Amino acid sequence: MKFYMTPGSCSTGIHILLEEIGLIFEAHIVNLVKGDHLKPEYLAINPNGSIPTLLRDDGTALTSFTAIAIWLATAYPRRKLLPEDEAAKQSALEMMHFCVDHIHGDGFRRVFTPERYATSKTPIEAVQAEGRKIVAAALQTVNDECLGRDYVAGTFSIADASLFYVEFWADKISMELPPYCRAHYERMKTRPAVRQVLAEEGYRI
Ligand SMILES: N[C@@H](CCC(=O)N[C@@H](CS)C(=O)NCC(=O)O)C(=O)O
Repeated sequence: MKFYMTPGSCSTGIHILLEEIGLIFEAHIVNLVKGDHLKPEYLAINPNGSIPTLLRDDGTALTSFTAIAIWLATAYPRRKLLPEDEAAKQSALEMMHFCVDHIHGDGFRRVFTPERYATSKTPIEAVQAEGRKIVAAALQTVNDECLGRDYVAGTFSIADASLFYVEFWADKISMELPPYCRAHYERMKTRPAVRQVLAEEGYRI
């Protein structure tokens, strides 16, 4: 399989899942700053021009975080990346969507690419402030929902990989993590696969 990723981006969450499963894959670095994701050869694989992308052995590509994560959990069931218990499984899926669609899509997208939202009435700084507000409120929601559990759905699941990358970003921009998120973030960093991925992507723990 070929995995298209950018160090320190949302693809870090998928990178963690690939290492948790112990898969052998070819890593391709997509340099977003240089615009690699908009080059015709990349768009031919992922027409959305986004990362992550997983090009599977049968030649088909999965082009979103959630599609890749759910496919990995389904294709490698022995690794139990989704809980067997139906209610726990639903809460893992809901939390993953919340992290990817809301915390990342509505919040961090405003923080990291404010020019996409800025208007003459809403300058870049205001867009970024709004993004931070969305992230802070959403992490508080995660905190209130997950307090008392080691992982989002009890045991480690694909939801934890998605929560980890948004916690990682919040930490990098010096946002305070609410108690559950801080503990979850630290717990994640003790996992060998997470440590390996962060080291490979050039981060010191
Ligand atoms: N909804 C997409 C979001 C992925 C995404 O936004 N990735 C960012 C990097 S973290 C990206 O590719 N940005 C480049 C761009 O949007 O131009 C997914 O689930 O994979």
